[in-house]
Amino acid sequence: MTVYPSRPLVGILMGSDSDLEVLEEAFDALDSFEIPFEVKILSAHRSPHETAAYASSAAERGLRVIIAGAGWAAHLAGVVAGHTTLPVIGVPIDSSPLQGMDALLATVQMPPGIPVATMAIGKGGARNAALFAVQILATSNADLAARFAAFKARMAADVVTKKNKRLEDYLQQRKSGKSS
Ligand code: RP5
Repeated sequence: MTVYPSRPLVGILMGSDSDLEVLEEAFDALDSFEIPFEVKILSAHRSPHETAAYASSAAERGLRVIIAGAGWAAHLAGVVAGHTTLPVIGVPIDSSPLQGMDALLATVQMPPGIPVATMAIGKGGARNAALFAVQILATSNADLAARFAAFKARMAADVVTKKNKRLEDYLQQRKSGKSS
């Protein structure tokens, strides 16, 4: 069992406190793998200097991955990626009248040379961002890689056994309802 350092390995950024409910999905997923992380509100538009300073110092402070979630014209992940060599994972947030399509395009359409690994819009994307961060960390940590493999095996077993059992029960009930 690897003992993780207490210093954060993942930085989770959000454009506003109104994004918190979405990013909490990422907190939960990182917690489940015992990955230490830090969380900050930073805005590419409202606090550009602080955002640049955070991203520029992230690698030397020991962070290995940055997750950035934002809504509307969501430039947070892209701006952070411009200021660091760390991998940046973007989460488009559905906080605007365009329901996150604006944030998705602003996050994913990065110019060649500055990639952002863009996840799905909203809570599912936030959870996947954390899982993707775990996968990145697992490339240099055999214990974490084994725990990620076990997590995937549990998901597969859930589909093969529990979900199909529930489906069979439902079909059986449906059939007996029709015959009565
Ligand atoms: C974005 O604007 C934030 O990421 C948030 O999704 C959105 C709205 O922010 P607030 O007006 O709620 O602070 O920058």
